Amino acid sequence: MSNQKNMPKEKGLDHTLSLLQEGYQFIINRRHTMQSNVFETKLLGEKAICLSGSEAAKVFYDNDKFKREGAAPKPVQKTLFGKGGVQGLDGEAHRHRKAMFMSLMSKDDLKEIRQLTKTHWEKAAKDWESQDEIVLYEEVKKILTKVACEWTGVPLKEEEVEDRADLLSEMFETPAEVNLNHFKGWRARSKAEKWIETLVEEVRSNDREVEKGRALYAFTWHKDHEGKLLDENIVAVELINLLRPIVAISVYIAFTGLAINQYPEKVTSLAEGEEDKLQWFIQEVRRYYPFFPFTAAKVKETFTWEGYTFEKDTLTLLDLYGTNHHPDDWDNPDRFEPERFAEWSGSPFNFIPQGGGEFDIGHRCAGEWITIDILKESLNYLVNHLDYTLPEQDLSFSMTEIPAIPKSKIKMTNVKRT
Ligand code: HEM
Ligand code: MYR
Repeated sequence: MSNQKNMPKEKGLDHTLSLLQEGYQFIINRRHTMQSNVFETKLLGEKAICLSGSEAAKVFYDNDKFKREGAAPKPVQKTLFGKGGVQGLDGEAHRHRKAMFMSLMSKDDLKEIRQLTKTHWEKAAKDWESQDEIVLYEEVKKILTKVACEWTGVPLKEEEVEDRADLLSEMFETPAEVNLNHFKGWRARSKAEKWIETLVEEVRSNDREVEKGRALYAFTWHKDHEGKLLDENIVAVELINLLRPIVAISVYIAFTGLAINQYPEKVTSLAEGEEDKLQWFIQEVRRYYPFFPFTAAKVKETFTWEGYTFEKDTLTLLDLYGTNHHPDDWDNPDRFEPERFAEWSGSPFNFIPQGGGEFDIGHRCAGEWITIDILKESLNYLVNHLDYTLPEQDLSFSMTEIPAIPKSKIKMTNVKRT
């Protein structure tokens, strides 16, 4: 008991507004002022613990110490996650549901999604050749909407692509907005759930055929850990947990476009087929640029770590962006250096843009391999198959807006396939 310490604590009634104002810097700023990887603050009217760095990440992903039930803030549930999905499950229910996702991630599944990505880049780029200017982020959202629908077995007509791309992206563009835009996210979620629920009903009543290997089929007929079919709404929430984040990879592709422009000396070695080098570059894009700021859990049972008491049910945030830039874990964390990945140990706790720990028994992102493959294919297309000019534009991005997206969304002119 003599080792008990008082956790550094931020004074004041509530700091939600500061979180929204400081964005990706909120936890980092307090880690600096309190000189601690663990501190207490108050968010959304409740006590919250913030954690940073790989040592803290190891504790955060210990299933005996943390649970996910009730951890997602309401605005995030209303837009990004929805209700009843895998993100909020624990124990056996989580393991069973997560296996439903991971069963779609075989080598062949990944090969197919990479091939689809290539095909749709090529088709889109052909159209861009006749346009004066394109906005990369907006175009890639449409490419990835097609990839996502085809890969999951969700039907999509050409004339629907733009609306569906908007619907899927509004769910990840708005969770941290405190203005009317947030309601765009609410509306998008409710429309998207209806769209997919209708398909599930059709598959269940034999009014729609879908290939057996597709996610639409697998999720529609999936039985939970008690042997029951999932509620149609839950099937929709989970299918959207594939469609939405595949489209969200557009954010990383916009940052990839930016990195190619900002660090041209790092691009020269990225010849076609240089898999390792392509991989190091996109890993550094995922480490260096901000996207998912932190993830959330609640303390399962009271425990002590490093002398600090974590009380049962306390909301706890793990700083993903801050861990990827933590000086204890990375040399020169604020430099863009893809070569660092030639040496990276592969630790599941220091490089966590999509969460850490294990896939099957933990909450690490089910789509991390898909993200890596789509990014590699897209980087290869951008550097080895496309010529373009970046006209005068605002390429900056804000560290206080969540999610951060380059302001101009990467405008390109004189686009030609090579
Ligand atoms: C979970 C980030 C792409 C499906 C997560 C988590 C993060 C994340 C931070 C939560 C980790 C945690 O709470 O411990 C991202 C980012 C992506 C991305 C930045 C880039 C666009 C994808 C893709 C898919 C996907 C492409 C599917 C095709 C999921 C699912 C979960 C998840 C199903 C929940 C896992 C669970 O609760 O067990 N992702 N993700 N994500 N992601 Fe992703
Ligand atoms: C996805 O659509 O799942 C992938 C990327 C979404 C990034 C959205 C950024 C906002 C996250 C808010 C914080 C959530 C904390 C629990």
